[in-house]
Amino acid sequence: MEIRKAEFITSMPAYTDFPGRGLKQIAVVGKSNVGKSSLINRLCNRKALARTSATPGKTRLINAFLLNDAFHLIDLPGYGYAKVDKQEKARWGAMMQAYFQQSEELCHVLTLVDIRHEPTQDDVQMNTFLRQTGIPFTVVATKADKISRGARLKQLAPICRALLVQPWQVICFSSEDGTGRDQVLTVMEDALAASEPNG
Ligand SMILES: Nc1nc2c(ncn2[C@@H]2O[C@H](COP(=O)(O)OP(=O)(O)OP(=O)(O)O)[C@@H](O)[C@H]2O)c(=O)[nH]1
Ligand SMILES: [Mg+2]
Repeated sequence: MEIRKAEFITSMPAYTDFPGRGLKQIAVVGKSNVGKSSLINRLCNRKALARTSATPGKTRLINAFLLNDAFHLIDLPGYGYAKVDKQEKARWGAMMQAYFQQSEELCHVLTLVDIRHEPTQDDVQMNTFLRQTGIPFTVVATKADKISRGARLKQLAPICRALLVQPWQVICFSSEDGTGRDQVLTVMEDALAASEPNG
């Protein structure tokens, strides 16, 4: 799959407000600063379609992008951002819970973890949640450009252990140099096809 067209649709505090119901969705989750918005930009080959920032906690709302006039890519706010207060954390939790409950169109989740770090408790919790609810997902190890190609497999071991996946199921990705872009697009294409009523 190639992304021919990408447009920002809306930024919303509650999924119930989403005007684009009906089309299939793929969502991007992961802790704050892991590179969710950057991944979306790289997939779409656009510099600033999704807003990114070196300061964690940039994406606070649910952002929806329409790709190829065919499906939505959903940029979810990151978790585990230490500097937000209790109230903000509760708001985040409620927003995410509501999203996963109400998004009947969701067919796949890209769960992002930083290739350099062991998954956090929040990552494990998200992983458990997706498994329990039966939402198909793919683990994407971001910022692969930060370590050498030869060291990547070793880096994946603790990630695989924590998230109960095999190394070959994980996509090493870099929004800097485009590593893994084709693989992510293939996963997305397959996920969209697999969720066809007759597919
Ligand atoms: N070297 C490198 N830096 C990256 C990569 N992806 C993201 N970054 C940097 O990491 C920082 C955070 O990226 P974002 O895409 O804003 O992260 P996010 O997950 O959307 O963060 P929140 O919106 O806060 O949840 C930015 O400074 C990016 O430039 C990558 O693949 N390689
Ligand atoms: Mg973001």
